[in-house]
Amino acid sequence: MSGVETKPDYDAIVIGAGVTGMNQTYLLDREGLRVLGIEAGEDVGGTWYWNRYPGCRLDTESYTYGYFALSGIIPEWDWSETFAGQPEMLRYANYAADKMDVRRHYKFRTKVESAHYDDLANVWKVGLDSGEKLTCRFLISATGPLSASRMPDYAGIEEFKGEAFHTSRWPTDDEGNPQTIDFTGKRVGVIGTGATGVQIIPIAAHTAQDLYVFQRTPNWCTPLGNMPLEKDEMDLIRKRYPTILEYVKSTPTAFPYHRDTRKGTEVSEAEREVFFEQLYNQPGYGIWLSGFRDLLLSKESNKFLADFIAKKIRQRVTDPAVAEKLIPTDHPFGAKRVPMETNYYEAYNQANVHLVDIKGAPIQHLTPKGIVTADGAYDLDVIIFATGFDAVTGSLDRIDITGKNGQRLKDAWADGPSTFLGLQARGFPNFFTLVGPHNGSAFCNVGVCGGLQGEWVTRMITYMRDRGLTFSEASEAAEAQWTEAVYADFARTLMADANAWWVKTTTKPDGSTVKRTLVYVGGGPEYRKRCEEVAYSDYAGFELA
Ligand code: N01
Repeated sequence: MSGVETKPDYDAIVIGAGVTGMNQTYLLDREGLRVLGIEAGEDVGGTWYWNRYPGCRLDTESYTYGYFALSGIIPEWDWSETFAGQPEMLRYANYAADKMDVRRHYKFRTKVESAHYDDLANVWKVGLDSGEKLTCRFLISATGPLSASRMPDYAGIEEFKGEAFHTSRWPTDDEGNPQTIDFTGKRVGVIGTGATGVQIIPIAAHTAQDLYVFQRTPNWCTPLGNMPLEKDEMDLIRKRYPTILEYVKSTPTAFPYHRDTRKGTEVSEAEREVFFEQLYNQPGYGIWLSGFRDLLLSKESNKFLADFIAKKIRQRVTDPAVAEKLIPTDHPFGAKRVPMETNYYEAYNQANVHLVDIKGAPIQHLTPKGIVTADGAYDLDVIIFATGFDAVTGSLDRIDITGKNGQRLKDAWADGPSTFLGLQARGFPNFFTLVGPHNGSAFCNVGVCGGLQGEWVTRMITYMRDRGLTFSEASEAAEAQWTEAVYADFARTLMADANAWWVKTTTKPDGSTVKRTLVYVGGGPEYRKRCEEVAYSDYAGFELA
């Protein structure tokens, strides 16, 4: 740091009013900092504001999601289902915003277009799409790992005359409420069979005249097992909240599951079958997160479970040829996020549902009437793009962020992110990336982990304030060590064998490719232990001034 510091307009600017950003804004304000939040949407909610497609819902148990730390504020909330739907999640976010009284700190309907670190003044200069320019000392992104929508670039995409939208940009009416798109009597195409497509497909199948599912790669999907939560159950859950929070904090992903202590290879075939059957029939992510401990480390153990799930798909889908197309062959079970489904496989038994293999016969272009693949033309009234996100770094890439000496963040991370604790990149002082790349909160129940991370960042900022420190930057050594450890941890798992959204593949000018994980897979407890060590040692690994 050099030059003359100037007093910025704000102590901190927080980008995003999702569950993480709102919490961060609230915590900083509570500490007496002058904080401004910026949010592109009309209101709070983040993921739950933007993703309004039919079928959108939580895939962790509702009562394990979010705002535990604000004890006394949110525990009174009554969840109506074990896995809450998007409308309820959005109501929850709004309720939280009211309770925390954070809306007053936010500029809504506003996008951050640029953020440039001024070396001389030690401030971030933030440019908004309104034309306004603001300065702050700390810049904190809470833009979400899955917020930058990814649209395919098919030729003719603009020519399609029917209704077409990405799932995370569902059409709204004049008042901003999601439109109910009535599929009755319509020919509907869904492109994409990730967690989003898997949620929407069985619902569209109910009413569409014909539903065409354009599948490039099948996923391993398992039953969600959603149920209503009765008042007496909710009362009991509420009494157990402190225990529930401690339990989820002790698990790797803050979902309420610990891995079984046995290896799949140590157990007899008969025992395995009984165990898998039990996991398959229980609600939630147990099948992925409480299976054998070597599930994501041993190909042999993984195959036991993959074979079991493949058998289930064959049992549930009546046409054997369709069943085979729905069974993944390119990645181990759980190496990509496992979509949780409700009657997904049964949808393919309906006469109006057609699975179109676009791996074998790719989409060639769109026309005013529909989609043309290498195999033929599909006339459609509606096209739903369930094509996912430019994950984790995508939302940051879409902002022109420059650090010291005008270095662009996008360039610094061209071959994959490089950070300390997934929270700061060297060369970008005072810029914290909540739930960002290589950060222990991104591969986690974000409601819990993002909240805990906000508390940690708040502590660091107040530590600095209390000591008259205004500058923090990850040291070169700490960043290198963290980044190497993140890559090494990931490479040890079977996740390295799959192209999940958390892997970024970059093609170099010479045609070679670099494949990098965007997430830390060391688990929440290990991550928070590391963060606590850093805090305890007066933020060793950060250069403070
Ligand atoms: O996105 P995805 P998503 N042409 O990237 C296909 C969370 N989430 O929105 O696999 C044709 O998983 C792509 O095909 P392929 C959850 O973490 C949570 O579904 O690349 N197809 C794939 O099938 C989840 O993991 C909930 O070959 C194209 C699909 O689109 C994450 O969000 C619910 C294509 C994208 O799948 C992302 O899920 C929903 C193209 N050009 C989501 N481009 C909960 O339950 C992409 N595809 C909380």
